[in-house]
Amino acid sequence: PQEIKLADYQAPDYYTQATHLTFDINDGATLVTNLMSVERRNDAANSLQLDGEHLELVAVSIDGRELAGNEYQIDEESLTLHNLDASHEIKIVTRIKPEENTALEGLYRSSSMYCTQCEAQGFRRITYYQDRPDVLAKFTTTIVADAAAYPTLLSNGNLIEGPSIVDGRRSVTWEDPFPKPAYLFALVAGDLEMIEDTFTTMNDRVVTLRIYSEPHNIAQCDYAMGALKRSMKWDEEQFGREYDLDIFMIVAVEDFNMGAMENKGLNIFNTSCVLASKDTATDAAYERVEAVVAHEYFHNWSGNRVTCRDWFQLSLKEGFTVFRDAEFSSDMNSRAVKRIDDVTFLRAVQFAEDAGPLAHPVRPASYIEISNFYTTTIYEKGAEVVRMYKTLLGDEKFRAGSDLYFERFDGSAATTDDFAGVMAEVSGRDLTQFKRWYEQAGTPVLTVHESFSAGEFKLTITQSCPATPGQKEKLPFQIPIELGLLNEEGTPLSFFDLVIDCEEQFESRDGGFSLLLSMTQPTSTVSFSFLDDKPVVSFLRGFSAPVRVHYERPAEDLKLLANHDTDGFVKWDSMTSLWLQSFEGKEVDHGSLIDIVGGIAEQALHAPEDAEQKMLAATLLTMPEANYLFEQLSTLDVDHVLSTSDQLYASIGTQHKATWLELFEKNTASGPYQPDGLGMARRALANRAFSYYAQSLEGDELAEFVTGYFSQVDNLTDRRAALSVAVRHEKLAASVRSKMLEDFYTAWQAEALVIDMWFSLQAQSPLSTINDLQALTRHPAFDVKNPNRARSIYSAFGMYNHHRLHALDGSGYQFIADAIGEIDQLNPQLASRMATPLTRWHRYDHERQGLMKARLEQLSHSPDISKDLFEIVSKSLQ
Ligand code: B3K
Ligand code: ZN
Repeated sequence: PQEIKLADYQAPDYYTQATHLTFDINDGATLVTNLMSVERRNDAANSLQLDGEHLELVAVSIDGRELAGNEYQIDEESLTLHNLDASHEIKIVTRIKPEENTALEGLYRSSSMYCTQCEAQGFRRITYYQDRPDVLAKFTTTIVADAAAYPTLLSNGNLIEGPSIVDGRRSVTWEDPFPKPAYLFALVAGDLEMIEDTFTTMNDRVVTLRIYSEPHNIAQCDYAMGALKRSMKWDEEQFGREYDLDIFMIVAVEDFNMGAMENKGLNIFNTSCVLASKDTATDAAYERVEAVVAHEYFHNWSGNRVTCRDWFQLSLKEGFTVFRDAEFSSDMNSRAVKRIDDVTFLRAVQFAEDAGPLAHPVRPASYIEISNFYTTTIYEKGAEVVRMYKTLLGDEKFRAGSDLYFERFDGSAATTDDFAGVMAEVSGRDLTQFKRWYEQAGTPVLTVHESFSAGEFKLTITQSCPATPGQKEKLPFQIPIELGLLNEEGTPLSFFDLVIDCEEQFESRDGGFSLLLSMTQPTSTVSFSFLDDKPVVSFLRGFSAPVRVHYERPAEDLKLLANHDTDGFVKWDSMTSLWLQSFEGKEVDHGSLIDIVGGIAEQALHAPEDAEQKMLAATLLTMPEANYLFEQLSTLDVDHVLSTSDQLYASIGTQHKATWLELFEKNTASGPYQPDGLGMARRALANRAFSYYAQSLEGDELAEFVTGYFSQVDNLTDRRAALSVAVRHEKLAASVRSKMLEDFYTAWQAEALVIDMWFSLQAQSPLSTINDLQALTRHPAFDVKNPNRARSIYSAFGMYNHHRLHALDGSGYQFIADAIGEIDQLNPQLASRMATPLTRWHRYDHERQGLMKARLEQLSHSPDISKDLFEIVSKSLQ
């Protein structure tokens, strides 16, 4: 396979200005007629290469004259037209088979409907086209299909014709007035139901909002509608962005490779990111629905109105949009908890990627298969980069930069340099060094030393960045570091009262209680004079930069910060450092951590009925999950980490037994389920306490406690909490466990997303043997072609069942590798994602490395390996 390089970028020779598509949908085959007006931009050019894959070419004509077979050139990936003039009308007719499309890219069938997924390069599976984001055309789409079977026919933009029915065939035409690249094209044909609402924009335009789904799911769409309206309002208020079409539609589909897609005016969503009801979605799922609806909606500006010049710029739209959705979620829910969740994910997943063989910059320099670059580096690290602009520039300048960006690049395809350019322009800052965040891969490391003498407190901060593939030496980054100082009682010190000396730029924030340093040198120092005692440093407040911090400090300082700091992130980070210390080395005494956890649980008992405080308490009481530990520990001993976490869990449960029971009882439901902040926080605390308390029980008492809760609760969050304890508690009788699983299945078998969860909990449980899991893949409800279902066993296993995945007989690696090989034949994108756990082999001991690499080797030798999987396995073996 060929490597595509950023350095080779060339503007297109021809532009496609207008595209008229007609889809004639029939069972088994769809005929696509594509009428394009193209115009030359490069005077020296006279041929045009169009992308196309898996297409049957039926006819091609230029300006009304059909071409003979020898007048064009065709291969597996393209159609080339020669001897062209300055402008032409090109008509191409292709036949495609959506029913056979298991890759779920292009036009495909999902249960009873047809739908599309075109980003990044799916449009080329529909027709021959300049399938690149810098070619923006106005699209008109006519859809013709059986009137009885497909009453719902949707595409981008506004409906301009129809529906009309002739000979039992329904026909409609949609027109999208905004020029767009092909990856934003969408089409849906089905027998769908919908809910409708309206939104009145800041300029008093009334927009129709519709959410479509198959009839059995329509009752679960209301929450998403509310989230959409909140998003529209928020984007007007916070970013000045108004919606631009008369209608905005979301369609929920059951077979989808990722979360959702921002097609212009017609977002297509995985059901898992739209549907929500108390019995089918957990609190986490509700939050995800709200966040993903917002994310896709925000793309209407950051992605659609301003799109990307080429796929190397992917983070221009994704990093910015993730940042925007994170800000939205912070405003809707708890800001501190959202930040903590995001940092947890970044450290557990993005840092791991950045430290491994697949590390790449936020703006990669090359790729083989672009689908492999929808990564946490592009998305989440990209969002951190956008956040750093805001931190460095301040809120007002950042907003001015964003306004200028949208104004200047509206209707065009931009680059990350363009984004940096507007931020530099509005702030008058030189961002040359800052742009290294886009170019250099790897997580920078800050090493911090303190010294205190004669009233002077000095911090010395050194930055470095490890080598990554293709990038040995790194240049220093510009790193915004926000910090605060506390005295030994935990009272914040004001920087207005201190004499500060630093060779870097710095400014005070937060009314003088925070200091923002802009670190640019390999080593920087900052000192504070005239202090009576050595202060405690609250470092990297709000996680002001995506870096690792090496800062050796006494547990007393961490405890003080966990209890007193004003910054929610630092409180949690300090507590997490204490958790981590219990896993570093074998001789650690866990007594003090157990006491601290008990102290927080006691405090939580007396916490006011406040969503933020309860949620933060639940977060502080949560032991870091294994992926986080695996990534954050300085040296990794898998067996030690897993056994320590089991022991620690049991000891915390047993030693504070009474507190957990009280906390559980105090926070269990007092009324019907509400997906609001306080309800979620109470459930989080109750279920945390529930699972610790269960650790202290055994025998009948345990069985009664778990099954009692399970049968009492009225929502999936609590039901899941009970079931997840049941599937992994060794002391629970196997008969009780299987009865619970059976009852759950019987009750919820009609709800696909709930059954996904049922599979997933079993796949994650260390009590499930490989044989059990193989049996689960033969369950009648298992379907490897449905991505949610396939992930519910294999990805859940690969990501969370560390005991079984890392078994020293290699059976876990074999189980996942076999599945990846099978799925690669059907759906390469899904397969290549599933391989992620194996690509992390470098973190493990020699023996496991060997076993993991052997499975990667095996996959790399499969004769018909996809481009997607090939890139991932070959790069991870280098
Ligand atoms: N832009 C899409 C992702 C497309 C992934 C293609 N393999 C969803 C999103 O980020 O909003
Ligand atoms: Zn996105």
